Amino acid sequence: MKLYKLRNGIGIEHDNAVYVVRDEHWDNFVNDDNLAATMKRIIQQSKPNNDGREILRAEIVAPIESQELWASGVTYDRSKIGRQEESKKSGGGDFYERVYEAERPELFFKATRQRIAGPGQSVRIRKDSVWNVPEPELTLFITSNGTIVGYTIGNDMSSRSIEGENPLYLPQAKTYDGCASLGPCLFVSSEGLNSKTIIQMEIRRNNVRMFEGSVAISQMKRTQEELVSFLYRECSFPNGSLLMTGTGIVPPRDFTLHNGDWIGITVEPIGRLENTVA
Ligand code: DO4
Ligand code: MG
Repeated sequence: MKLYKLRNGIGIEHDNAVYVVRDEHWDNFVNDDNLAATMKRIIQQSKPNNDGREILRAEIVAPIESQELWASGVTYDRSKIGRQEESKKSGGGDFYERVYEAERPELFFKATRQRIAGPGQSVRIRKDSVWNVPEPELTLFITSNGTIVGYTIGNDMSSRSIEGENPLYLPQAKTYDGCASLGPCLFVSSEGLNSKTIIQMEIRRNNVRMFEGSVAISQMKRTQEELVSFLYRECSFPNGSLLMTGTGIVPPRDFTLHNGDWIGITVEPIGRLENTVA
């Protein structure tokens, strides 16, 4: 089942039918350890909307309201190698290797809703950064009790020049206006996500493919539960939270994003998140 946050209400998609519920508030609705069962009940008790697809097309926004978006780092070997390369001069080789092997993961605060783009909206690169990439990441929706109830697609936009200059600059490399996108929906299933799930990313410039890459989530060094347990150790989230699980796709060293680039990130069964750089 897919759960969409709409400008006004929520949408549920199941078996090619769309159910729009106008009087549901996102924060109350998603913070539910039995979200899949609640959605099934709504489907059983209501009729699908004939104009459901048009409503989704016109009204989908990023699946976040008052939740915080957090992110995980160096959870894939490819990410570790990329950071070591970019931070050679600042001594990065050692600390990225150490965090990859350590018991405690790298977790950092990414953004609140105000800085996050939804499907079809623009993400940004910083004006004071010369080397910029998207990071396509499986993103978890976790309830206030620490239960993973949904999955979405996240783009952890990053400045590699600022991050590589000094690791203490990480918050500036990662958090700024338009620094992330989320969507298009939460994939909700009581069975979780298949470990064979693939994350794919394509970047186009003037309709020409500039980069394409993919990774299986099974390549992740840590489990989703491990990341969540560290995040929830000393932080409470009254309305739940979102957690990006790190990137396993890093474009080559000579690639940087330009204004106008199109970024498409696909994760079946979640869907595709499309954004343009502005
Ligand atoms: O350590 C810096 C950030 C890592 C990150 O964002 C990732 O691995 O996805
Ligand atoms: Mg990342």
